[in-house]
Parts: sequence; C-alpha cells; structure tokens
Amino acid sequence: MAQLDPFLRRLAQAKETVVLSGLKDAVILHHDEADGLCSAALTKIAIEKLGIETRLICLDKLYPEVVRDVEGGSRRLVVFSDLGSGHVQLLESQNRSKSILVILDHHDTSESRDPLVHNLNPELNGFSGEKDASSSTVAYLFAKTVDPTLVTFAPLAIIGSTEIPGEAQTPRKREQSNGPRVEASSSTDQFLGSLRHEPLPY
Ligand SMILES: [Mn+2]
Repeated sequence: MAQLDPFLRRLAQAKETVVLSGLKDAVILHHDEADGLCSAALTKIAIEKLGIETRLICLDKLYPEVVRDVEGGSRRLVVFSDLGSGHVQLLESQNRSKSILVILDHHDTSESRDPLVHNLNPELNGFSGEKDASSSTVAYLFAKTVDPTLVTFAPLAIIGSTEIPGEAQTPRKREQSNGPRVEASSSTDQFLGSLRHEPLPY
C-alpha cells in the first residue's frame, strides 16, 4: 500500500544527514529531458538553501565512467536526479570517497543498506513511478522538506510531471477513492496534484 508519511520521513532523514555532514559542495547528476531538468533545478535550489554550493552535470544516461570519476573525487554530496535508480549497487561500489549519495528518482529500483546512500524513490513506499510521481515530484517534495517556502517553485514540478501520461485527477478525488487523507497545503500544491494521473496526496 502506498504510504506518503514514511516517504516524507525518508526525505527528512536525508536532509538531516546532509546538514549534519557539514559538507559544503555538491554535484547534481541529472537526466537531460524535462523531468530531469526540472528535478535538477528543484534539487539545486533546495541544496543551495542548505548553504551548499552545487555543480550540475546533465546526462542522457548514467555512464559508469562518470560515476567512477564523481564518486572517486573529494568527499561531497552527490545527488542523482531522474537517474540512478537502476544502478544502486554500482553507486555503492564506486563510492571510494565515502560521499553522501542521494537519489531522487522514480524508475525501478532496489533498497540500499549502505548508510551513505539515500535512495529516495516513492516506489519503495508503495507508489508507482509510472503513475504517482515523477522525479520532479520527488525533488519538489525534497525541496519542500528542506524549506517549506520553496513551494513557490511548484511550477517546475508541474512541468516535469507532465512526463507522466494519463487523465488529470485532483487530490480530492484521490481522497474519495480511499487514498490517504492529507489536506492540500496551498493552492499551488492543489494545482500540481491536479495535473498528474494519480497524484501523491499533499
Ligand atoms: Mn522522469
């Protein structure tokens, strides 16, 4: 069953880990299509709110050579947006710098037992990455976890989440059909929810 609260707790734990690490720079590797670009923008805004400098690397797919280079450099925060989900073991095995790895993605994945890896994928909490959430949805929720005022960037999540096909449905409809009951926190959130096929409740 899909559970939003445990997923939001995972986002909060990842934020805490990043803050406590004291790391001051981050690399964000992201996919090159709309969802990847929008999730990268949301991720960059969120990470910079934590006082961490960011560098963006845009990729059409996650090349092992890039993973080796980025994770073999200095210790830092490395975020994978809209990619990385299918390569959790590779990301774990190449992390010679003991960097903190955060994956904000919605593709098929597996759990990581590595405490340095935060695999923030809603599929691990029972949601569908094909219907319920795009990477920009995940990055938006992460940004909102970092700082609730970042809801003003919801339009980025709206653009990115249009990658998910299907008829739009409102959060209220979702609630009526036995979804978890969560009040929408702002009109922007409601708008975001209304554009996705089976939106995450907010
Ligand atoms: Mn995507």
